[in-house]
Amino acid sequence: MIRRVPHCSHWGTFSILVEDGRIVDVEPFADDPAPSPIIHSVAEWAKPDRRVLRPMVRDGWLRSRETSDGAGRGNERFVAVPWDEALELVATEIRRVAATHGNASIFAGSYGWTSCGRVHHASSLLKRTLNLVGGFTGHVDTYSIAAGPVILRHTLGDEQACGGQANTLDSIAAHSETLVVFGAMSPRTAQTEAGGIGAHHLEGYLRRIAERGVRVVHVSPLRDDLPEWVNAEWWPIRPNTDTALMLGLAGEIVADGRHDADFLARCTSGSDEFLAYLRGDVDGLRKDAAWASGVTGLPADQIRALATRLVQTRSMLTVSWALQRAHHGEQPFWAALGLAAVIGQIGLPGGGAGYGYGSLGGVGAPFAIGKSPGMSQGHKAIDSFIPVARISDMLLNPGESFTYQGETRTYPDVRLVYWAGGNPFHHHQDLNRLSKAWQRPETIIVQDPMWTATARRADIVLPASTSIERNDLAGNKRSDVIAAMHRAIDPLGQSRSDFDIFNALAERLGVGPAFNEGRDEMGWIRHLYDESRDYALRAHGFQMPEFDSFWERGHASVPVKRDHVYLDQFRADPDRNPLDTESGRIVLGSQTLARLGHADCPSHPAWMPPAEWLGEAAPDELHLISHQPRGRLHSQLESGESSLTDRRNGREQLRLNPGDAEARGIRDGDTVRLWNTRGACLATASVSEDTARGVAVLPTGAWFTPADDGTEISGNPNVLTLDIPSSAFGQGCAAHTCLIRVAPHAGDNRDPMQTYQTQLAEMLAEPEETS
Ligand SMILES: Nc1nc2c(c(=O)[nH]1)N[C@H]1C(S)=C(S)[C@@H](COP(=O)(O)OP(=O)(O)OC[C@H]3O[C@@H](n4cnc5c(=O)[nH]c(N)nc54)[C@H](O)[C@@H]3O)O[C@H]1N2
Ligand SMILES: Nc1nc2c(c(=O)[nH]1)N[C@H]1C(S)=C(S)[C@@H](COP(=O)(O)OP(=O)(O)OC[C@H]3O[C@@H](n4cnc5c(=O)[nH]c(N)nc54)[C@H](O)[C@@H]3O)O[C@H]1N2
Ligand SMILES: [Mo]
Repeated sequence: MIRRVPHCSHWGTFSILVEDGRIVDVEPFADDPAPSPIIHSVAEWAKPDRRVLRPMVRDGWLRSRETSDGAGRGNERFVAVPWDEALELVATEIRRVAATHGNASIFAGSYGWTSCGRVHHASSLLKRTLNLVGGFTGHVDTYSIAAGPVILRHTLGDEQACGGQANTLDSIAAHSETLVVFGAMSPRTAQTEAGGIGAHHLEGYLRRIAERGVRVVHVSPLRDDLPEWVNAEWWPIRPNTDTALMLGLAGEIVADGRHDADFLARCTSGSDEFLAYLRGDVDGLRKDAAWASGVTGLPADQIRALATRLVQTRSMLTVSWALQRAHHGEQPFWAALGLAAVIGQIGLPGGGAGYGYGSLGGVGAPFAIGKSPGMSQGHKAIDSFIPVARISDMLLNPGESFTYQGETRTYPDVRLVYWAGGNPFHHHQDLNRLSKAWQRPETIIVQDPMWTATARRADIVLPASTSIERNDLAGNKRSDVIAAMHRAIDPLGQSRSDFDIFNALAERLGVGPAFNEGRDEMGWIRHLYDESRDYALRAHGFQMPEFDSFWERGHASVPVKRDHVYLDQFRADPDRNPLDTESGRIVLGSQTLARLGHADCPSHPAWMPPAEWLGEAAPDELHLISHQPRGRLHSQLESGESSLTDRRNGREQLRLNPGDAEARGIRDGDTVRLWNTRGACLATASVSEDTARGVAVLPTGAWFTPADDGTEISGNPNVLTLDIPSSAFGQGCAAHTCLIRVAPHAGDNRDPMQTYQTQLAEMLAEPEETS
């Protein structure tokens, strides 16, 4: 008999069809107009090949504990230990490091997307546990967005405009006449949402935009960042130069006196400084179409014509999160705000600027106004953190100072790293640098279902079950449903749920009752659901079903806000509705930043050449964009069907323009080598007119597979990317700032996935019996 099991993931809500304990099929959510193909890969989790099946300890660490040689990580053999022993080792290490070095020496930032379930949310549970025993060093912001929210908090007072609460797409589709898309608005990324997603709506809104005949200008190095049926005009910009385009557009408007002086006076502060910069009063450079053309590689007359159109029609600017994942990533977000302020339509339906549309499925969709379910991390026991992408800096430079949002702080002396539900050897930049930094800590604990590159580089590996092996619920601040996640199959091997692991650990640390508050898995699911249900009724008079009927049905709608116009009340009366900024207004010239004097984040939106870009590249260099993979979530389900369809000859595909391919003697389908001073990897060339000249595109997420010669053979772009902060103010990830060289690499038949498995098998082999 086939059982239909309701479940949810980051890429959609679905039913798992189970027969005799085996997954036989996956059916999309009936209310989803555009289900993600990735749901069909979840059966991959049930395969034991890549799963951690028992608690494991690195041999050298088991012998020497904190004095072991960290260089053994990633190549030494593992020894299986019983759960009790593994948990005791973990508890002992937490106690030892806290007592000897202080809790700030425990790094548990543990960034990562784990599963979408809210009860078993691995990093929240880790933080909850450690907050009960004196705390840990955590992280602020995310790899997704850091430079962006930091600058928006300062200039708009909060980060709503990049968290999905700028103008919603229903309103944009109804009112905008001109839409300028900087980056993408792509079903590729909109498949996904943090904390789960019900229905996928982006394509529906884009259809309405196309049907209404909205003039769409698409500014991106990659043509298919927007579906071709939107009929956009493609502007193949040089990567990392959007700020110059925005400033050039604003400068054209200001030079002709077409800016909205009334809006600037009423609703912004420091516009004089910004306008003076546009006029070139300070640096002698007029920011106009001709200047922007020189920086961006786009025709000046097109820029001039767009400037005119922006003030003559209702104009909306959207900026993808990707643009701020770059050196000076604060600037494109701030410059878009500056341009929108000059146009003067902020706070009007279909006007202004917004960020991250389609970067996740919920951004731009009607957003939840209820309480989304979530486990509390408890009271923060100590105030120690790093900006999320400064992990290598922290490990390499204990005691050194760093700046963040105007504060100066110190990197802690980290002895113990505990990672649960993230994969830094996927997500971090310059992995060869991280590999060196990773040798430093005394002890590294990784809790993951999979033998990821990070798990392989741990001292203690705790096998977590995947979401399909336990009960949970999904839902987040942007989703329109809370979804039930029923257990579909038994846990593989000795794996345990994240809740069970931390509950057992908390008990060993003497804080069990405070951790579990007397609830088990189903008790917590019910509790979190009821909190959301009670809030919806209390705050919005919105009736959600009783828990039992929700659980049986598999999903429940939550109250949402539609047709949202961002800052409409502020625009109407800025005195009565001030923003939480230094002036109560939109900040275009910042006194705070003037005082801080950061050379890489000045007091107004500004163009500064990034550390690596085509404007200062050697003729044979290309700008590498490492964007999100279509067929998987980051490194998750890398061996699943939807991920494999985008691979070719066993490797990730590097897209490049026919002209660039020809200049290098590269043909479509060739194996190519990509390199710079930081590292090298292999990929399969995919030659395509959709890629701008000078640009190469390689998705993230291939499992880090360095071969003996040091070359990464699977196609992981993070051996090439640059590990520098966006700026001293935001300290964000700058992955999209990266130059590389590419050449044909014929005759290399190493199979990456097989190589990975062989390397892993050697690390897991039982030692030979000696007699
Ligand atoms: N070059 C480059 N690099 C980038 C980016 C880029 O644009 N370019 N983008 C960045 C961005 S935006 C992000 S968000 C990061 C993503 O980086 P990560 O979030 O670290 O990537 P994932 O592959 O999703 O890692 C999640 C891990 O959780 C594990 N996991 C899954 N389910 C469970 C569970 O139930 N319990 C536990 N304990 N573990 C589980 C998975 O096996 C996996 O190892 O990457 C960043 N890196
Ligand atoms: N299928 C799938 N979907 C995902 C994810 C996934 O792993 N898989 N990850 C999710 C996560 S965690 C996040 S944070 C979001 C990220 O969402 P985004 O940041 O929007 O996604 P990216 O794919 O990194 O980048 C989008 C596009 O921006 C363009 N771009 C890059 N640099 C520049 C530039 O300098 N100028 C201009 N104009 N364009 C540029 C690139 O062409 C790229 O294709 O995606 C989410 N969605
Ligand atoms: Mo992200």
